[in-house]
Amino acid sequence: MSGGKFITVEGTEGVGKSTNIAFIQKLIESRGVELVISREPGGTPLAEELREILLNKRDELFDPTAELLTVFAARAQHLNSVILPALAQGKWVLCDRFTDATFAYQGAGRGLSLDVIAGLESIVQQGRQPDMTIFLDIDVRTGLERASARAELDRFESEKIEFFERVRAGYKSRVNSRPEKFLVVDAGKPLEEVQSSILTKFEPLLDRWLAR
Ligand code: Z5A
Repeated sequence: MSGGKFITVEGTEGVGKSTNIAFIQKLIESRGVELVISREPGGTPLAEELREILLNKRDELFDPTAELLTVFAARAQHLNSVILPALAQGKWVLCDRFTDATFAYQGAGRGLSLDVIAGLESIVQQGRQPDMTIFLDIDVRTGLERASARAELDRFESEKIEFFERVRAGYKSRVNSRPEKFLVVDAGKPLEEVQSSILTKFEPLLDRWLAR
């Protein structure tokens, strides 16, 4: 993508994305970079409405293909009206989840075809990919304990543990197939250690990007 850098943060439930995005934001902004923080699904008023639809618990079964298309509808809106314009202006974008989440949740979690997801990815993104993805990894049980201690569970968080085990395996398979695209951090450790690990892995990349 032209201009700024596009960084995404991924992981399963309760992994600490929000907490660590605030930390990464400080790190990047302390270098004088203009940064846009966003999230998926969401990031624009319309995409946030689609997020509500995706996350709200309902009696009617949300058909997995309908869920997948809703995720990509929100992504098209967000990408074209927030992410790409910001990058074109030279701003950096730090986004809480992106398409790796679709491969993990709708692909590995729901069992939808990875080829179909890749096809939608190419229609919506037209080859545009994050410059780097920070994958926060945690044992599924520990993450769910953290998430349930925090607030009422949404539609995704109410899934069975087996679903999240598949999601985590889906993320790991993405990481293993493109190791150069990911920074992997063990997020099961105390917060200070997690953030020190983010610093150690992310700062050299930041230095390289800013030196160019
Ligand atoms: N979804 C999808 O299916 N397909 C897609 O393509 C996309 C998304 C893009 C909403 O995402 C849902 O959308 C998501 C998948 C689906 N499933 N769910 N649920 P979300 O990212 O908004 O939802 P979330 O996973 O619940 O993220 P979150 O709210 O940002 O929570 P978090 O990552 O766990 O972050 P946190 O609030 O910072 O941390 C959780 C708690 O743990 C909190 O109390 C912290 O203080 C605590 N914490 C954090 N780090 C630590 C450490 N190191 N030790 C101890 N305690 C800690």
